[in-house]
Amino acid sequence: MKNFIGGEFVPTQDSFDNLNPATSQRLCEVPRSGAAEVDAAAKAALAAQPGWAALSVEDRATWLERIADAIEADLDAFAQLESRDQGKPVWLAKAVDIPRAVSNFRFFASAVRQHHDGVHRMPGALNYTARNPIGVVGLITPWNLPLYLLTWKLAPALAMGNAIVAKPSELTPCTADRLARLFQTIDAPAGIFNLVHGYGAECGQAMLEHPDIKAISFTGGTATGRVVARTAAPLFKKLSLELGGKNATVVFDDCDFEATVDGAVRAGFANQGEICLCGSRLLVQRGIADRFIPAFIERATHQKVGDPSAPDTRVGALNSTAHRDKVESYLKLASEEGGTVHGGGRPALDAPFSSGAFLNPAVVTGLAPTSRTSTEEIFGPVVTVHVFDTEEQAIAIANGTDYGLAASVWTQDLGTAHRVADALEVGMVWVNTWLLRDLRVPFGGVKHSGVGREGGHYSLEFFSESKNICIKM
Ligand code: TXE
Repeated sequence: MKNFIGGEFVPTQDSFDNLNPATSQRLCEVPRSGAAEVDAAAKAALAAQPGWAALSVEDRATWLERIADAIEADLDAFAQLESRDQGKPVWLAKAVDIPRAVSNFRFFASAVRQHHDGVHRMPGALNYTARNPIGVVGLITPWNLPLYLLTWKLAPALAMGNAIVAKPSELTPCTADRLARLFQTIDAPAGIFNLVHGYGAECGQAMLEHPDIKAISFTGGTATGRVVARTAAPLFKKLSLELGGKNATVVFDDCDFEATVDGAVRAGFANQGEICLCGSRLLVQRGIADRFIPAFIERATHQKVGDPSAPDTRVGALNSTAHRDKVESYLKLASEEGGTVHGGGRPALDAPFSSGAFLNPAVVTGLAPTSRTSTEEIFGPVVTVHVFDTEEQAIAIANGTDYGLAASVWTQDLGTAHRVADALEVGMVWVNTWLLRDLRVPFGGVKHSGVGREGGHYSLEFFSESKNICIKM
């Protein structure tokens, strides 16, 4: 693999191995970039940006559609690659990750065509607000939804006339590289999308510090988000931080029982629990707890774990053996904190998956809602379960963590749904569903889950600067 700078693939001196987490076998060698490579990428972006911004909105939107078409035509190969690099089931990458990357480009092509700026008339004067590109923007993305999250930022940033320096996670660089190849194949303007690979502390840090990169959109862990904020804020860079979550699934006595058990299992374990929106804390009202919790444990712990290319696999490999070990350490902690772990443990799989980063889904009961296991982000196939009596108790437990990303509420009573949704300290609430996404809505969290919103016009506004022009009549 090489960096993609100014429309060309450029080698680096150093590189490191990237493993397939399902087999621990070497998948490819990744360029190890630092300040020099980031500088070359920023210069290429700086040179390309004025020409790209000078294109009409229609022309830029048409380019986004061409990129969408190219990914769609290559969907199967992208999905296979995402699975091998990330560990997730192939069917999931085919059904969610790659189609969503396609819709990110199509959606923002359409959104930018519709986007309009404000006009404010006043006695004797007229204000109009223009939106200009920021210039060069940096995109730093994680390993859980590699292409999906990169394109979620790339499409609106390009739509608004910026040029990009992007760094995918060092653990999952493959589909970003394939996307760069598509840019070259369809002859997209050179330098508008530059890709530098490498470690966060070297390549990512150099992006944060580079004077020509004027904005950073980051998705990743809260601890890294703190480093990003600390470095970029004194340089007055525009920042969007999408960080971790410890989201509650709040189940009331009057829920639709079967649909809620299914929904809670999906919320807890989709993508091996490696989605910032996963419902990793299940709060169940006492009236149905005796029936609901065993049904949840039964369904959660009987999901098929293993070969990511098998169509009936529900839980693939975790992203790395190091991450699997971290998740396992939380199961140990859960026992020490007085919890009972149902499931968990490493599955016995045949070669080549016997050395993969697999972990059986686990449900932990009997923990205090304030325990570390119940309040810290684990980011794996682990759900803690808590029982509550009243709405107020449910809200207090749900809000009793530093995170504030998302929640789901399961009830047939519209009053309960409204009251609880209103009281939850999060950026997003689903009622009787989970992860139902409309790309126009604001996406982001409060508390330690992040700063800012992306999605629809929120993204278009983040990736641009407004300028008001006041004309005296
Ligand atoms: O992610 P990092 P990690 C959570 C999850 C996980 C934990 C740690 O709990 O267990 O974070 O994961 C780049 N300057 N989430 O350490 O480090 C890095 O190279 C600039 C939640 O693997 O946050 C990668 O491209 N960049 C989450 C990106 O940051 C730096 C998704 C994210 O990696 C950097 C992932 C630095 N100093 C993990 N250090 C979510 N919200 O979806 C690292 N990076």
